Amino acid sequence: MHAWPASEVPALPGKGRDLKIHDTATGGPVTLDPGPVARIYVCGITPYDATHIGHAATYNAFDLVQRVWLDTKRQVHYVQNVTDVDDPLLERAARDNVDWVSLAEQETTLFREDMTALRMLPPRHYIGAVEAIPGIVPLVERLRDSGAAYELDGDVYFSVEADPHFGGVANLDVAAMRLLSAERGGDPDRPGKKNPLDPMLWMAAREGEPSWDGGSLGQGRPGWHIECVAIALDHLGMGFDVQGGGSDLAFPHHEMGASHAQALTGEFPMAKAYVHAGMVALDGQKMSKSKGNLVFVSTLRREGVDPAAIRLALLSHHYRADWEWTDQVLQDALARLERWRAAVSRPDGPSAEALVDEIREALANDLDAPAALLAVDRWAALQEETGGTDEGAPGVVSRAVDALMGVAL
Ligand code: 5CA
Ligand code: ZN
Repeated sequence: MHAWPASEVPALPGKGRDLKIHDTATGGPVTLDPGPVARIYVCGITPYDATHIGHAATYNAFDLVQRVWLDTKRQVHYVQNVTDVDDPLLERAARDNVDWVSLAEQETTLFREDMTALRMLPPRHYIGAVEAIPGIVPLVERLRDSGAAYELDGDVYFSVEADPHFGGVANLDVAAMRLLSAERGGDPDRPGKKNPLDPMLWMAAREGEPSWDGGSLGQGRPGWHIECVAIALDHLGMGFDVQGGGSDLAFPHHEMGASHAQALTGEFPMAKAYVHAGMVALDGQKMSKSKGNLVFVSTLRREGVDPAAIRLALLSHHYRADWEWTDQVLQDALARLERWRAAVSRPDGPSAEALVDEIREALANDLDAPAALLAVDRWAALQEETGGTDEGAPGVVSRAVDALMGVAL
């Protein structure tokens, strides 16, 4: 699948700091040392109702990870998937009486446009679940042949007991895992499973649903977690630096993915850091496609809202916080954008050196974007109150804000 065009990342004087980030698996901060090529896998959308502000907030967090790494003069190898076949997509297509393929294509196109407008850097590999099927089938066969998976009425399940580290990503107790499994695509109550938490790896073809040739697995379609494992292992290999997504992916998705990978390779965990963004709510409830309480990036754009203001609204919350989208959040971002644009529109201003340093420090410290915004606010206020004589400083600030936070002034 093609991704979307990359916006330019301006060069900055000096070099950024190494990223320290909160890892869900260990429950604390880790300072990553990725080597010359940092590797990151970010779970992509299920394309049936994209892109709402919650999605955008999560992708903003991982865009910052990349920008911090690029600023340390590393290359970034970034992979993202599109879950272009799964129950929720098929259910939505059936509900609306539309073709599931067209629905997925249409929503993926919209997502690309939103990501471009928000200046999110594109993945190097943007891979759909459907195109990954030929790589998924042999992994499921291997898991089955090694005893880590079993068959139930033609479907193939992963046995969580095959992984001695199972539970080591989200660190939840069994009761909590069971509850979340039922809420998030699992089927803990299906009779005949070895363990209620066991997730499906391969679903035998169902009447009226799309299916593919699964070799010895028979006709069917892949489970959700193995999709991301197959794509990540194919394009990044084991032990990559970050696996990212919203906090609702920690369990079961990232937990199961780490277990599948452990059973396949003997290594745990698949990523050096499991990084999760908080949930964005609207009217007191998590913004979600199933609830339908959504604010879409494309709607705001259509209403004429500058994407840079949307980006600033996302940046004004720490990525790990759960927060609520309100009109005030957007109004504040619009006002900030206007102040910053006025401040960088003059040829000279207060020195930019300390500011660039502050932005770098804030972002390297668990992506503290709100602190970075406050630092720019202080510089802009100084510019407004007293001006400055540093020739070219506004240009440096404008390049730094773009390079490190994706905001075009
Ligand atoms: N296709 C899978 C991942 S492989 C999936 O979860 N798709 S999704 O479209 O439901 O979500 C895409 C990303 O947006 C996920 O990382 C998810 O955690 C995140 N996300 C969904 N809703 C919100 C929300 N309200 N706030 C923040 N992030 C969200
Ligand atoms: Zn995923």
